[in-house]
Amino acid sequence: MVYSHADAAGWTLYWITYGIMAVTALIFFAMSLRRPIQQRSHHYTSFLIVAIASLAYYAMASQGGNTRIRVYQGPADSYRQIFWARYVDWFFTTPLLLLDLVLLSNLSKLRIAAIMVADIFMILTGLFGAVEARSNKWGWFVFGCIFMLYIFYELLVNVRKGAYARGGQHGMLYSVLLVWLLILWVQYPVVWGLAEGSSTVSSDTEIAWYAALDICAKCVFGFILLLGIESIDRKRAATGSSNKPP
Ligand code: RET
Repeated sequence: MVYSHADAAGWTLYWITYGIMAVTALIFFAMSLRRPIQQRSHHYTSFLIVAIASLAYYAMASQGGNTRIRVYQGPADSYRQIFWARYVDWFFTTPLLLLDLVLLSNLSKLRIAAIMVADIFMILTGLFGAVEARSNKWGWFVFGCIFMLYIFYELLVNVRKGAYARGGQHGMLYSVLLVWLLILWVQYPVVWGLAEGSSTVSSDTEIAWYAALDICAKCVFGFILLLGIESIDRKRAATGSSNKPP
């Protein structure tokens, strides 16, 4: 039997990523305490994102949250370890990451809801494809890519307009975060295609690549956002202008 699964290096990487997520959660929470309670929405959202991720990484590091799926292209007894716990993490955290971003803009509730629903569908199609042992896993993959393209379109066009409508500083911070998000998010389907999709790369490569992406997309993204918001607020306080969302 051929079974691609995590090795010692992979499990260690999971523990390290768990630690990074947990420490970042504590830092984001501490940062929120320095602000008046009405101005903590981004801090609480960012805290929740890394707190949820730390739980998912705890599950995967302790060798849970995975299952064995047959590799359809391989010989009859060829299998791969699939970590479904990441999809539980992404199911909750990717809508929150998008919320963090759209909160910088003055988008209508309906548009925000549409972006979140598309995101949830994107993650679910990834999960359905990952646990599928037949070639139609690529059908799920294509659906997921369509949802991702819709999200990118909304972020690049409508949300961006709404962020600049709130003022140049929000617009600038939004643009920086958007570029960071796009560079990272396009890599997820690439890893998926090479790992869960075609079983081309080893489990440890998959773990390392996803872990690096998750840390950049959650921790680094959160730091850029929170430090950016704090700096905008300081500048506004100095010039006496209001910080109320429109
Ligand atoms: C899948 C496979 C199906 C097609 C597409 C995908 C995209 C996933 C993305 C995940 C982002 C995760 C983040 C996690 C944060 O830590 C589900 C891999 C398009 C974009 C940002």
